[in-house]
Order: sequence, then structure tokens, then C-alpha cells
Amino acid sequence: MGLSLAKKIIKNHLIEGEMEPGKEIAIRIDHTLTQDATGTMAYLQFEAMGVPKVRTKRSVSYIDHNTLQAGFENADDHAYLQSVAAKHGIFFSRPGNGICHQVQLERFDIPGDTLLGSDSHTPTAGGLGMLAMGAGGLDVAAAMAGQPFFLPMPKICLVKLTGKLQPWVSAKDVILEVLRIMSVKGGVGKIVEYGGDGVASLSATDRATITNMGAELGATTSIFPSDNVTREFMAAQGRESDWREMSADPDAEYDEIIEIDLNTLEPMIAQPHMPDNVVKVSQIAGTKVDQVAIGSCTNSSLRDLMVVAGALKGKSVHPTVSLVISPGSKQVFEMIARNGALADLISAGARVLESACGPCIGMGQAPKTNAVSIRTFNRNFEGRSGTKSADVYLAGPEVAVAAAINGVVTDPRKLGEPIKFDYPEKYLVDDKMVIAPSETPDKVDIIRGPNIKPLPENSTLSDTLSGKVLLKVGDNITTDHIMPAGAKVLPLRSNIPAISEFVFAAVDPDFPKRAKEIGGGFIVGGENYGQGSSREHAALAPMYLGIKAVIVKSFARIHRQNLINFGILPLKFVDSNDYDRISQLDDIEIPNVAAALKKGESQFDLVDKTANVSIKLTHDLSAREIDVALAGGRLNYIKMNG
Ligand code: MIC
Ligand code: SF4
Repeated sequence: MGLSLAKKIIKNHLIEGEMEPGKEIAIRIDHTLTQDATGTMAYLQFEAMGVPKVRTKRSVSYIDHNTLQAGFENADDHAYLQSVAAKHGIFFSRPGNGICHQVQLERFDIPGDTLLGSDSHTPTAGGLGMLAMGAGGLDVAAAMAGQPFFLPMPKICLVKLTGKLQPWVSAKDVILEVLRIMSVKGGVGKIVEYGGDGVASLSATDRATITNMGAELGATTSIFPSDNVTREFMAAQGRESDWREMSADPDAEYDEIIEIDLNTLEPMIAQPHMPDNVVKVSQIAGTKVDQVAIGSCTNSSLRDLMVVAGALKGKSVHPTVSLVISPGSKQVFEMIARNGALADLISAGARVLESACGPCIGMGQAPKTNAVSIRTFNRNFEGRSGTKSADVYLAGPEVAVAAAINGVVTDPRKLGEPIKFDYPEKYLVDDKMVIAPSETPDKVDIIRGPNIKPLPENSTLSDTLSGKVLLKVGDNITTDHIMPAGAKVLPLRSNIPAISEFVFAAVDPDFPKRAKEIGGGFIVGGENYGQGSSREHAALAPMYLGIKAVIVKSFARIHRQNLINFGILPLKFVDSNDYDRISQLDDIEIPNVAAALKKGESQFDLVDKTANVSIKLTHDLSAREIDVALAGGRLNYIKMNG
């Protein structure tokens, strides 16, 4: 039996382990990326490892999240990141150059290589046939130091595409349909590989839209083959020499197959407050809309903005709608400026923002109270927009622009003749906003502003864990619930003591105070705990507040890894019904857990002294992860083991 594309790339990069689903493997990482909101921690950790120069083929540090400079903090972080990049062999993409995933796709991704990024949407690069995964900053720092990336060998799921998309239907509708079918936890432990004869009709940036939002499936990553379409895109970016053909064997075996007929796909939309709450646009047509936001790493390529500009040409944004647009990169921005499309956007009344994440991460443009906001982004978790009462819907650029014109949710097929867009033979290539590392690194001083606080340290795992259940939450808790983002909190990303005051802010604002007064304890949760972003602050800040273990029904991959990296035990109920037997503020104890882990035992008893019950817990830590947890986290482990 032949190999899937994902397995071929894993096989080429395998350092340790067997490629059997669920078993831990270690793979070599060729490239890394970081962004500013996770990057400061990643580089503080990299510095602590004492490696003078990155050991990857190429590492790039982007500034794209924290670009709203309402105080000195973000600008200080940028200066720190620029100096670290210069000193340690890292390329630095300046603020204004664009969103990491879009720029990485245009300028740096290489089919068949591996990429690890401290951002959950790193799989965007799968659109060019790269095996690209999101991880916590510490894992990315370790990869920059030349260490392998460890992950459980995923199952491979084939999404077989046939046919061709109809006018006004686009790549976003494909991934929304996949989300409708698989749900936000349907991709956990899997790589989603696209194949079938429908692939050839999708452009490189269409494919990137699909792999980008594969993150919302909980998937390890998503990947498309690298074919002639990929070659043409890379040639148009002046990088044809980096292209290579990559595809699955014709007789490749898959663990699961889903089929989608592109011909029959209609415009889709995800309703509040989850990306898998997907319906056809026609089902909710007529819903009044207050804000439309176009941009983000999912939908801000040249093609997407040209479609929006084409639809808006000669028209006006509806008087009750605020339309905001953030181009994905300087390349896209400059091209629409030079070809006149930007003038059409401005003339129609769009509010054009810089090339950055912007409203997607709540960095400005919070909608009004109870607003309906249609966004071309990838996440609509409650409160992420900055307005808790807002209803955020996710859709493609066609649906977004139709709503901006009509002021209500509108099937874009009602807009008439489709907008014609021809992909350029040459994109405008100008890399002056990417600064190469210094040739005299010894002369570079690291700039540390007053907001950059040292990394908090953790002690080794105690034998018996005891304390109170500080919080009990339900299913699908996101990292936005655990560690919110937004304009107020993001500037504190390099200051753990300060940011820890916001842990679970929207769920239970008293949590940090309670955790500190009681002196730490436990969190109890349901299914898919920690879905969403890769932010390790969602583990680091709880660690700082004294959380010793998180006990749930199931975990999302990146967050589980981040918990281990910071010495918090990720434990699961053997019988998920036991979740109901444990209550917030119960006094609990897990005796001799460190000894049991050392002995390789997979089950422990939790004694709930308040409810007077004993509950069986389990874990799925590999032998290496057990050592990391016992050491109190990966940084301690690396220091102990070199
Ligand atoms: C996000 O979309 O939630 C982010 C902000 O890009 C995060 C990273 C972060 O929290 O800094 C992600 O997706 O990993
Ligand atoms: Fe930025 Fe939004 Fe993409 Fe995250 S999802 S990288 S915040 S644009």
C-alpha cells in the first residue's frame, strides 16, 4: 500500500518513533515562525537555552498581532524581538509587512519541508504542500535550538474534492462545509489531507484559506499536494526554484475519507459562537448586520480583496454597516493600491486598516453592544471581538461584501455577474520589510523594556497533589476563555505576573484572586478543553497562579502540550460520568502521583474529601512527557538533560 502525502513528509523527517497512530514520534523541523504575541516568551525561552544561533534552515519572527500601540508595551516588545532576531540568526518581518501566515506563504514556504510556528494557524502553509504545525512558544524555541518536535502520530483523513466551485462560492465555503461535517473536535489527532480532481481548480491562496481554518477542526495540520498550481504561484512570487512536486501515492491508504462535491457547494456561514455552527447563507438571509470585517490570515489574499473591491466598485457601504478591511500583507496592500482597487474600497466607504491581525484578535474595531458582525476570519468565540454581547458570524469575502452592501445577510449569488479575477503572472516582490540577521551578532545588544519580565520558574512535581477545585467548566473551553486576548490584555504577553490577573476573566473574574488566596489548586473541565490558539500563556499564567493539574474529559492537542511544557499535569477521567461527582471548591487529593508516574502506572485515584468519593483518573503521557512533567516543565527538563 502506498503512502499519503503527510506520511511521506513525516517519514522524511522522522527522528524517533513508529508511524503508528497515537504513538509518540519525533520529527526534524526545517523552518520556524513566531509572531509578536507569542514570540517574546518564545525568545526569552530560547535565550535561556543558551544557543547562540538558530539551527533551522530558516526562522522568521513576525510583528503582526500587537500593532496597536496604545502604550509603550507593544513597541518595547517589537524592539526586543528585533534585537533578538538580529543576534540569533532570525529573519525579522517588520510591523506593516503583514500577517505571519500570509507573508510566510508568499515569501518563505517550501513544499515538502516542515514548519513549526508559535501560532495555531501555522498550517496555512499546508496550502503549498508543507507540513506545518502550531505549537507553544517553548516547543518552537526548542526547535530553533535544533531539538525535534514531539507529537502523537496522527491518523490521516482524506478530504476528496470533486468538481469545481460555482460563481460566488469560494474556498471559505469548502472549509466551513468540512467544519459542518467534522465539528471543532473532529480533527483532533488527525492530519486532514486534501486530494481528488477538484484540487486542481483551487488556487494556492484558496488552498491556504482551507488549511488555515483546518486549525478550527482541532486537526494537527492540513495539507494539499504541491502541483502545477503551486509551481505557478511560487513562480509568480519569484521562487520557482523552491518548488518541488509532492503528492500522495495513487494507492495511498487513509484512516478516514470524506467526499465533497464542489459543484453542489453553496455559500456557507458559521453562526455564533463556534466555527462549526455552520448553515447555508440562504437559511439566515435577511438578518440585520452592523459590522463587516474583511481580513485575517484566512481571507486577505490579493484574490479575496480584489473580489471585494470588484463587488464594491461604484457602490456604497450600507449606511448602518461599518466595513473594515485589513489586507493580509504589504504585498497585497501595495498591489491593490497600485491597481486602483484600494480607491474603489475607499470610495465605497470602507475603513482600511494596516496589514495586521487587527480586529481578528480584538485589537480594535470591537463591535457595538448586541451587534451582528460578519467576519472573514476563522474564530467567532464569544467575546473574542472585544464585545461580549456581539454575535459574530464567519463567512467568505463574497458573503461579507454582500452584507456590507445590503446591510443584511445576503446570498452573494444575488449580486449578479460574478467578479472576474485573473491571478497575476508576477506578484509585486519587495522584501525590504524583512530584515536579515546581523553579520556581527556579538555587537548586537538585546533591548529589554520595563514590561519584559523574567520567565517564572516552576518547581519539580510534588509527590502528592492536594488542594481545591478552583474552577469547574464545561465542554469546548477555548484558550480565549482561559487567557483572553484583545487590546487591553495582549500588551501584557511578556509580563506573566500582570497577565495572570486576566486568567478566565470572562468566565469567572474572581478566579485569579481565589487562586492566589487559596494558594493554587486544580481546574476541572469537559471535552476538548483548551481548543483554539497556541498561546502558552493559557498554561504559563495558570502555572504562575499555582495550578497543579487540569482534570478533564479530553484535551485539545496544543494546549495539552503547553500544560506539560509548564509542569501542569493534564489528567483525564477514566469514566467521564465522574465529571458530575466533583464540584467547584471541593478539597481533593491525588496521592503519590509522581511515584506512580515514575513506575509507569497509567491510572491514579483522586480522593474528593468534600464529596467523600474516590475517582479514577488516567493520563496519556509518553515516557518523555512524564520526565518533562516530573522536572516541572520542558525548560527545566532541557536544563537538566542538555
Ligand atoms: C489567535 O488567533 O488566537 C492567535 C492570537 O493568533 C493565537 C496566538 C496567540 O494567542 O498569540 C493562535 O491562534 O495561536
Ligand atoms: Fe492573526 Fe487572527 Fe490569524 Fe490569529 S487567526 S494569526 S489573530 S489573523
